[in-house]
Amino acid sequence: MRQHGTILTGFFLMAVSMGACAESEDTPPGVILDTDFRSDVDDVGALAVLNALADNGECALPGVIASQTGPYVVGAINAVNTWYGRGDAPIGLSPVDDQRFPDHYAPFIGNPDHFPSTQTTATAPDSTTLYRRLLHQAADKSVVIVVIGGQTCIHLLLNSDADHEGDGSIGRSGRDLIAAKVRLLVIMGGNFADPDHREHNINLDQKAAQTVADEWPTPIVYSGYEIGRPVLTGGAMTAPEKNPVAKAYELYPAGGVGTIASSSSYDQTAAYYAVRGVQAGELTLWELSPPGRVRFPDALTRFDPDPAGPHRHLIPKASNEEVAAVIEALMTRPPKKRLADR
Ligand SMILES: [Ca+2]
Repeated sequence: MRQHGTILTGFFLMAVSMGACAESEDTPPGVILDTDFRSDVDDVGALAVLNALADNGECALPGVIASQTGPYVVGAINAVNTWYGRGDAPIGLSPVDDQRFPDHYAPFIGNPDHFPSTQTTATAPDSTTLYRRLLHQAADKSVVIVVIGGQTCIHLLLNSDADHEGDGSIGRSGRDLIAAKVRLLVIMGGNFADPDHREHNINLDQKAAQTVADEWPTPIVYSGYEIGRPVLTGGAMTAPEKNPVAKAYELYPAGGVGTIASSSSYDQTAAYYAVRGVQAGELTLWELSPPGRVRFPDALTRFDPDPAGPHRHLIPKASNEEVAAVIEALMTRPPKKRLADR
């Protein structure tokens, strides 16, 4: 057990302390974003950040998973990817209908009359099927999964059978696929600063959050509520008539509908960490906690330090303004495809 713990800790340190790109000098990670796109607007900002990092060659975006449902969710995600020239990235949809929260922007930006999109909720593959196909196609330890909503879809992936497709074509359980292909799981969820807070993303599916914490076979880094809450971004977005990310910010009521206003960056901070780790050049944005194990009793966050534990969480380091500037620079960066079109 001692040796096992040492090996696990060593792998964990390699995977997270130098950032997700630690093993990827030759092969940037493939990042799968698992998002509750439709309620808060930071999900749109996170997809913009990942597209900008992909434009930079720092990651690939093999696919996106939508954990909340609704007729325009898939089209809205596809519209943002299309804006960046990645309209072919497949989008999987949760099989669990979840439309509990207001949909501020997806019906507009997900309508192809407003912004080009080719994928729809009606034709999207099931999230478990797409997750399994993407992992099956990926190189070993090449994938980083970033969950910025509830954990229903990764829970379903984790529990999927070897014969999930019914044709034996993949032939590995979800757990085996994750252990082989996933380098790191980054989760926006929990609150590591306030023990009395039932954080939204954990509360969305408490059972999934706890099962993933207990059973997920790779290191997990949690970016808690306290990391993104005070980091305000989006107010510098422009050209909402052309850019669906800017349009989503205009439609989100942070500053009143019709006004582009800054909003909290819970999801962008997690997405940034998944690709670049804690650094922005010479600036250290966050520190990593010591290793431990996370529990979510009644959706409250508990972190028990353990040298052999598979979990860490981010701790603020740079000022909120410094982090916001790094995130907003990526959100407002013109798509590489559009620069090339000029
Ligand atoms: Ca979210």
